[in-house]
Amino acid sequence: MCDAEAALREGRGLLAAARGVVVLTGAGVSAESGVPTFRGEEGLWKRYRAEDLATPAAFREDPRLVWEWYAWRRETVEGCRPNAAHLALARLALERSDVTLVTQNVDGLHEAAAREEAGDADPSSALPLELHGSLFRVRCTRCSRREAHRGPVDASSEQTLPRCPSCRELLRPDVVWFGESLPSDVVEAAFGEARTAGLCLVVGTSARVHPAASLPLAVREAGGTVVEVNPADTALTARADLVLRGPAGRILPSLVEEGPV
Ligand code: BV8
Ligand code: ZN
Repeated sequence: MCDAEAALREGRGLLAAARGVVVLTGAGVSAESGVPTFRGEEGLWKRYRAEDLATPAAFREDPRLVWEWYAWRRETVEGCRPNAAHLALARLALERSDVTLVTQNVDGLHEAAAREEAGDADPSSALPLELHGSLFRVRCTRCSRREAHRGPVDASSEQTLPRCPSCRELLRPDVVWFGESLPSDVVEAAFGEARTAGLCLVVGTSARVHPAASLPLAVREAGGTVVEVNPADTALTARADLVLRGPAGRILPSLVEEGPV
């Protein structure tokens, strides 16, 4: 048996034996769906600098440019489908009540996978905790209005940007920008699960963005095991108990399902 097969068997054993599993995903889990990651070769940040676009200051200074970037990302994602990794994680969360999906992604692909795998059954146990919000929700920059929002955004001028139906002020993407706090209820839910989880499965993240990147460490500090799935080394690799080197779309279905390794 080669090393990769042995590692996969070990990963399966850890997953089966664990009581309480927190799964943390990043942009890499959506890479095989065609969604660009942030820091990879085709990284989103390559063409743009985070501080230029994903910050409150950037939106104050040039809401049109920021909306142009999010409108492009939304359009890109709307053409993408959940891949085998999203679907395997959705099956795992639907089958095991002790599995919690937590994502840094804003692309909605875990939710799409949950609905696809659940069919007519209730998908809610496979809906992820969205630490950084969603491309498909907006919130008002003045009042408390927050709502689902899909479809094209005309970012050709400030006059065509989406405005709040209640107070007419600018709407913004309901995502967490750098320097903004994450939604406290979501953070408390994620770290609350981490404190009692026996295993953290970390899939497709460079583990650079905090506080999300601290989630696996919280599992480890509470005595749990950390398993990383990634084709490359990350800031977490040295702290992982087991590293499954490769693309999530190939590894997750084998890790989650029975059958020959
Ligand atoms: C905050 C939403 C409090 C918008 C994003 C310590 C503690 C607290 C804060 C900080 C801290 N240190 C620094 C900070 C500040 C900052 C931060 O973390 N900066 C970093 C860059 C150092 N954090 C914050 O500002 C956070 N706020 O803490 O509030 C506060 C309040 C006021 C003042 C200070 C603090 C807010 C962070 C949220 C930012 N918003 N996104 C949007 O998406 O547009 S972050 C953005 O990066 C995305 O959410 C993304 O998910 C996230 C992380 O990136 P990754 O998902 O990891 O993607 P990346 O491309 O980096 O990596 C992809 C990986 O996939 C790679 O490893 C690759 O090898 C792998 N891969 C590729 N293909 C595959 C694959 N894996 C598997 N299969 C494949 N096929
Ligand atoms: Zn409003």
